Amino acid sequence: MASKAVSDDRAPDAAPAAPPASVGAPASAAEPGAAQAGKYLTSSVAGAAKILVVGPLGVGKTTLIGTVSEIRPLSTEAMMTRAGARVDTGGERAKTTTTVALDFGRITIDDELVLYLFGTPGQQRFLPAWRDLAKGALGALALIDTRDLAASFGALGNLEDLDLPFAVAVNVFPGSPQHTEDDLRTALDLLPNTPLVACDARDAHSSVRALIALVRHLIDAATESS
Ligand SMILES: Nc1nc2c(ncn2[C@@H]2O[C@H](COP(=O)(O)OP(=O)(O)O)[C@@H](O)[C@H]2O)c(=O)[nH]1
Ligand SMILES: [Mg+2]
Repeated sequence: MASKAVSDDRAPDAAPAAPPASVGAPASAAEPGAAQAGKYLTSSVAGAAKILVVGPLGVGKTTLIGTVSEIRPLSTEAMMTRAGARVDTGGERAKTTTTVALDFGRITIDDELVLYLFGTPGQQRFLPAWRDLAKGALGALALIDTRDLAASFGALGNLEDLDLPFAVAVNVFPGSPQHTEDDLRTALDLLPNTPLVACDARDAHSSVRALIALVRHLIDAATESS
């Protein structure tokens, strides 16, 4: 069977590609980033899920949460220190700030389900901290930068250790190498049912589609185990 390309070949700042067929956004998905419209939860919301957004430094976690959040996202960005700059280099391109504790945002999906998004600090030395953040989480969206796949191994390994279901979103950067889905799955050692989608963290619809892929995966996993 021919492999399906995950990375797309659009120009870096072009509109995001159409989602893979399996990850179409439902027509009723909340208008992302329409954030300021939804300061308070609507009465139709029937469920809430805590979701982690994980991945290495500079992969787009803060961007994605800021893009989709209905509330002003809490972000604990701080200027990178000179001391930190020596070690906080993994995958980072010209980044002068970094998340020192967490990012937090909220998005209502389909009017009924609200996702509370917790972005973890990307640096390897913070992995123990996000193990604490994982308490009570239903799942995680793992962001990947194909320019440095190895930088994602720590976060993916932790998700597996924690037995936290996750979806992988490939955040496309200028000059990102193109990989087939099969190659990426092999390189990241993903299970066949782990969703793998392309995403642009700067684009609300694209980011929401990635979150919906995760939610569908969580629902499938819950249905199978019940
Ligand atoms: N081209 C491109 N740039 C992105 C994307 N997502 C984030 N960025 C940029 O990458 C840099 C790091 O993103 P950030 O969200 O701070 O990464 P974090 O360390 O994972 O929170 C920022 O300058 C973003 O504007 C994306 O999907 N495409
Ligand atoms: Mg950040």
